[in-house]
Amino acid sequence: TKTVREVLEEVVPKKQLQLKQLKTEHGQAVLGDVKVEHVVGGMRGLKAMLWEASVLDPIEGIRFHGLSIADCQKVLPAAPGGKEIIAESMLWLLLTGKIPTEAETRQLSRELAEKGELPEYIEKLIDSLPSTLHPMTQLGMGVAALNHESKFQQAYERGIKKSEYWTYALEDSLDLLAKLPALAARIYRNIYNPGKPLPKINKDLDLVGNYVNMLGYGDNHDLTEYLRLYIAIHGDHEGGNASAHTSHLVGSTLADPYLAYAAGLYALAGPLHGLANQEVLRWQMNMQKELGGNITHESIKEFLWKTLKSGQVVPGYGHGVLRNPDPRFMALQQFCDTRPALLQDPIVQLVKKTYEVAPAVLKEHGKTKNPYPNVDAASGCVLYHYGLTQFKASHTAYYTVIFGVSRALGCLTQYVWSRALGLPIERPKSLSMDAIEKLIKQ
Ligand code: AMX
Repeated sequence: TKTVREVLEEVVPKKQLQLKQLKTEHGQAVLGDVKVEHVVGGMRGLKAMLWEASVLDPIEGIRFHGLSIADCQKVLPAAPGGKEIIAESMLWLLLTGKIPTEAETRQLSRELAEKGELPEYIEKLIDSLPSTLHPMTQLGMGVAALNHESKFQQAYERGIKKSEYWTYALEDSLDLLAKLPALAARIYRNIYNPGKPLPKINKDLDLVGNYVNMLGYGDNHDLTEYLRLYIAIHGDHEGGNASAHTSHLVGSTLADPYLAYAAGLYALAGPLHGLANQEVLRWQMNMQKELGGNITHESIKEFLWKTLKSGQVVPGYGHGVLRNPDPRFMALQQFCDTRPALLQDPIVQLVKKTYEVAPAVLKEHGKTKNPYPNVDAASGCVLYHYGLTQFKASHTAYYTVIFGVSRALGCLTQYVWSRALGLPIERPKSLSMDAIEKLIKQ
């Protein structure tokens, strides 16, 4: 049984060599043109970043080191007594490109559990915040403040060789991942159950098992399994999405992993990104209220048109890269399909029925390049079924925090790789409209 560090020690030199060869042998190879539409269109489709752990295919969806979600479900170890992928086995795959054994997964779970308690100053910081402060603001603050412990920052100040950066980055990343559940659960407790004692971390439990326990739902095996799957498959979605790209940019300045990920979290908080699952739930509940007992394909179609005609987007549909139903959405649907209680839930049923109608309506509307559901079309509605109903007012919007616990897997993995590969500070060239016009005329 190896530790994740030992496996990385073996993999890093190979990847460093691969990059060296790419730079020396293919440095001038062309990957695509930069068009005006890229510069003014949010760089959509521009191949301009290196990101190791996952690549998003427009049709197939996400692959983690080449493995689809279905592949991962077959090969990645689950928790004892569970079936779903857990955060630790996904983290191992993202970091190393290898599939961990059961024993390696358990060992990583134990290491994270042993590091999971929060320092007292973080507890005090979070407890001092008003319960009306947005949970994502609180999460970002807690993550940033944890950099008091940053081994990377301390080592950098001491003066270390560039080749050693990644080892400290890895230690910080594991420390931060370990503490995220306690931080996220404390925020939840303070807002929704003030004064309720928080359970201690169980050293024999996986990261998400402990998270669900601290949220107060530890006796709900189905919810625990759902969140294991949710957190594993939301872990990484290549590098160009707003949260990943933000943390990558900030990390490229050699700001420590805590600061880099805190920055990524604030990008995740936006309604077009990580807040979308909450928006979906709000929208589906409005639909339910308006349609009453009359839930038919026709009435859903009318509601969709009403949303579109009022100039709003249909939340949970469309994507910057995907051009097919999101396999993460399909995986969550599959989870629902195997559980009668979920299948009977009116909101889960409405999500399914909406999916039967929405793509055709969005195609007819003709604007979005992708008329299919993304993962957010389902994820929040299932949380609601299990009793996590805190989403309504913006200051009680908790769902994105769960996404924030998950996305750390991918963003911190890339932080480690960026340091291992010695990637430089990001600094793309910007242009004014006048400068663009001048270039076109040349
Ligand atoms: N409903 C209505 N219109 C939509 C739409 C939707 N679901 N998705 C895209 N469009 C519109 C866009 O607003 C844009 O209109 P404009 O030309 O008037 O500005 C046009 O279609 C073209 O957009 P696009 O190229 O297809 O999408 P994009 O890459 O610019 O944006 C996304 C992608 C996800 C922000 C967009 O599809 C959207 O707003 N969807 C709804 C919100 C959502 O579900 N977000 C979650 C995404 C996943 C995640 O990050 N968690």
